[in-house]
Amino acid sequence: MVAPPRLVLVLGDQLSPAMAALRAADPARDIVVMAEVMAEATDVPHHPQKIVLILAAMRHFAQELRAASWRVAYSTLNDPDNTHTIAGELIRRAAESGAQEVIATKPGDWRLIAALGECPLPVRLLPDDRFLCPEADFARWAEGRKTLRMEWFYRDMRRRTGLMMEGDAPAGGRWNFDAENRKSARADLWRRAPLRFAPDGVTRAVIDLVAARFAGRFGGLEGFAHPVTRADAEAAWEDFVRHRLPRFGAEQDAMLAGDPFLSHALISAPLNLGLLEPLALCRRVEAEWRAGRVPIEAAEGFIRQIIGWREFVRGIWAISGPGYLDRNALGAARPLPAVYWGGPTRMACMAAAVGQTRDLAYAHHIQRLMVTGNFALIAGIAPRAVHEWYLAVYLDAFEWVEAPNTLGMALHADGGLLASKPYAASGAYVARMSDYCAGCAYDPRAEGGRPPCPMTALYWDFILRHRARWASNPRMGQMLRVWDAMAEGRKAMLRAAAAEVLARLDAGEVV
Ligand code: FAD
Ligand code: DLZ
Ligand code: SF4
Repeated sequence: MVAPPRLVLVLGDQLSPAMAALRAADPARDIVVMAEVMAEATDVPHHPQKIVLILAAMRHFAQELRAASWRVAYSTLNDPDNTHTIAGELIRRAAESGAQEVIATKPGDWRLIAALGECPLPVRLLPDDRFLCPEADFARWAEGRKTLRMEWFYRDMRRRTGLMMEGDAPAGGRWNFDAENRKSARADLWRRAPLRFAPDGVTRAVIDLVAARFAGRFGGLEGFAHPVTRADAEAAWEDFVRHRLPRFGAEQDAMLAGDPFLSHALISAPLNLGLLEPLALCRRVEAEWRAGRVPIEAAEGFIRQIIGWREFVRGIWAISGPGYLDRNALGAARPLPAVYWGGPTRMACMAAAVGQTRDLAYAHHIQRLMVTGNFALIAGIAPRAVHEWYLAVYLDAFEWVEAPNTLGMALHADGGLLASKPYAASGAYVARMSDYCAGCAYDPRAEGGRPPCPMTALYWDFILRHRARWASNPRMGQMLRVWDAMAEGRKAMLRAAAAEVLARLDAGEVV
């Protein structure tokens, strides 16, 4: 008797032939199910470029699978029989084909994991082994530790992968070369902008579809030029390695109004979709350093982002469960201000970070952490609303990586699980690391002349609002002592400025 086919679910961010579900299936017997569904595009108002990226990459990957002899049941958004949920499409394809079982790789979103759990078909959920640290290993590492710190996890990952190791010791004698990194930057005509990829016919059809179905969403589609195939993602990666990696470390924390990319890689989206493979990237970077083409601080800094931060936040997401999304340790409750959706602002830093997010669906780490994230933290914006914004607006945003970065790193909403202290900063930090403040209506140091910077005023307000909480935190306690030693006149000016900014936010007025 011929065994009935099984359905092999491939989600929009599982576009690798090495996915566990594909490895567990048989092209001669099974049917791959890929589905464009409204439920995934409307859980939050995803940026139109993100929807194009995912649907175009899905359509190209379906072609790749068919070329490799897989049968693919592919539902487009315009398919009249589309049920518009992932579970609904599995049920529809099972009825069509007689399949009685689903093989899936674990999704990176608790909402979808729950939906598969409720699907009437039996679903075999396999671990997503694209990550270098299996969930169970992370859970074991975390168990019994009072605090989880990325730096210790990272050292274990260096030993586990052997990346940049000399025997048992870190290459160059140190685990971390950040003392040489994180400088400010200047405009430089020779800095090479990321490669752009002209859309082919498949991508152009998706652009038209998204323009028609998602009109009015935050973010434009003009000039969509992101890589949507494995070959283009690899070309983008090679271009980064050759032209921007050498300055990656030094320029990692810098921000320039005229340069949204600086020396960043722009590989998080293809990496998270499955078009690139994390260990291969790190091995390539190590080889570049060993060949003397990039400095050790750039190579180590890059590898730390991938096997350190990326794997660490994934582990935090996996051990915390869906309840993590509702964490709000600081009790922040303000609604998300209109500036996040492109509303007017006099703050040059917010205008730059939100403006490029609208135009490119991309902002680099320090813009996300120290501009939009910092403002949300010190203004006391409700974490859930901030999380939904980040999940919606960035090309690379999937819950497993976005939620710990937003709720843990940027907002301290997990009470310190991910980071020992909040990354709160005043306008002085932005002034040091960017050229935004020079063209701003506000004075970052709040020394008179221009009105005091909202970042600076709210920074101190934030420290004082949570004063009792910081008493036992050495770094934050130090800031309380700085405040206590400040002249009374300056304190009064900063308090008045903070009260005015918060009142304006609460009244929905421009800040
Ligand atoms: P580069 O600066 O060139 O870094 C290289 C790679 O390192 C990135 O592509 C990414 O894969 C990895 N990386 C660096 N930092 C992190 C980090 N903190 N967590 C995970 N991976 C990291 N990253 C996402 O991939 N998706 C998200 O939804 C996301 N949301 C974020 C939200 C907030 C509030 C913050 C502060 C950070 C977020 N990040 C997210 C992390 C980081 O900002 C992006 O990975 C990075 O900006 C992507 O651009 P790039 O490829 O040019 O990165
Ligand atoms: C983000 C997204 C969007 C917009 N659309 C789809 C889709 O139509 N079909 C699909 O399979 N996946 C989509 N995705 C990605 C999923 O939301 C993602 O797989 C989960 O959030 C898990 O990370
Ligand atoms: Fe931002 Fe303040 Fe600098 Fe203006 S002065 S750009 S508000 S940090």
